[in-house]
Amino acid sequence: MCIRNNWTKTEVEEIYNRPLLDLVREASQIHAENHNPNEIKVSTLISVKTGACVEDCAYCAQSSRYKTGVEPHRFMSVQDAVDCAKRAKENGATRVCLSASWRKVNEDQYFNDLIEMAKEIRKMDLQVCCTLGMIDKEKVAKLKDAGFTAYNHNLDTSENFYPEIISTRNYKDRLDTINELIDAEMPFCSGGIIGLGETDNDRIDLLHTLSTQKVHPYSTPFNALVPIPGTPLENNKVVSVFEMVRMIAVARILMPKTIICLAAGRMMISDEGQAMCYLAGANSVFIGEKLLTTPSPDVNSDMTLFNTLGLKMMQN
Ligand code: SAM
Ligand code: DTB
Ligand code: SF4
Repeated sequence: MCIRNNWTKTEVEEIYNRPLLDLVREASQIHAENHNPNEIKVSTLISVKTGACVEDCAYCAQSSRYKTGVEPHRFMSVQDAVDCAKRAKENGATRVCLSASWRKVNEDQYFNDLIEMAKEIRKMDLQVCCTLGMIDKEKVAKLKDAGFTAYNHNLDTSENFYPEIISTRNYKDRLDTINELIDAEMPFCSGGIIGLGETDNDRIDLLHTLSTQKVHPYSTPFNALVPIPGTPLENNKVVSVFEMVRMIAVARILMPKTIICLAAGRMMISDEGQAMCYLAGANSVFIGEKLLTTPSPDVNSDMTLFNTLGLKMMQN
C-alpha cells in the first residue's frame, strides 16, 4: 500500500462524498491490509494540569474565559500521576496520555516533573505520550529522551473555520508545532472535532490538511463535540454517529497506516455505532473513569463490547 502525502482537495472531496457504505467497505479493506483489524489500542488520559487555561477554545471546559464549573487543579504531583497510571494499567490500558491545559510548554519545574513522570511510568511497562500545547524541537527532544513516544496536537478543524473557534492562536501556530515534532522525529498525533458548527467543506479541508503533511500522523483522533455548559458551543447539536463514521473511513483511506482514535463523544454513541466506527477503521480509544473533565463509558462495558466484537487490546 503506497502512502500518499499529495492528495488533492478534489480527490479528498470525491472520497468524502461517496455513499457511506461504499466508504466503509473500502476503508475496512484498507484497514485489514495495514493493521490487525481485531486489535485496538487502549489508552487512558491523565489530566496533570486541569483548567485555568489562558486560551479561548470555544469547545473547552478548561478555558478560564467560560464558567464551566470545572475546578482548576494545580499541577499534579509525580506520585499522583504514577498512581493514576497504575489504575489505568489495572483497567487494561497499555498507554497513558498526560494532558496539561497550557498554551505552550515552558522549561520549568513542571517540565522536569513531566520528565520524571515519564521515566516512572515507563518502568511500569506502559507507553506514555502527552498533549501540552505549543512546543519547539529542543523541548520535544528532551521529552523523547525521557521516554514519551508521541505528542498530541490537534488541528481541530479547517484553517478557514479556525478563527470562529479560537482567537488566542492561529492555524499556523498549530502547523508550526506539528513541523517541530516532525523535525524532532517525534511521532505526532493530530486530528479534530466535529460538531463545532463547521461545514462538510471544513471537514474535507481538515482531512486534506492532515493527509498532506510531510509525514502522516502516527495517530489521528476524531472527537465528537461534547457540549459543555457555559461554553459558547453549549447548545450545539450533537453529531450523528454516521458523521463520525464518514470522517474515520475517509481518514483510513487517506492515511492507511495511521492509528485512528475514536476519542471524545463515545458516551453519546451506542455500542452498534461504535462497532461501525471500528469497522470503518478506528483502532484506538480512551478508556477509564473519565476523559479530561467529561465522563467516559464504564470500563466493564467497554471490555464487554471489545469481547463481543472479538477485539483484542494491542500490547504495544
Ligand atoms: N491544551 C492542549 C491543546 O489544546 O493542545 C491539550 C489538551 S486539549 C483538551 C486536547 C483536545 O481535546 C482538543 O484539541 C480537542 O480536540 C479535544 N477536546 C477538548 N474539549 C472537547 C470537547 N468538549 N468535546 C470534544 N473534544 C474536545
Ligand atoms: C483528543 O483528541 N481528545 C482527547 C485527547 N486527544 C487529549 C481529549 C478529549 C477531551 C474531551 C473533553 C473533556 O473531557 O474535557
Ligand atoms: Fe486550553 Fe487546550 Fe482547552 Fe484550548 S483545548 S482551552 S488550549 S486546554
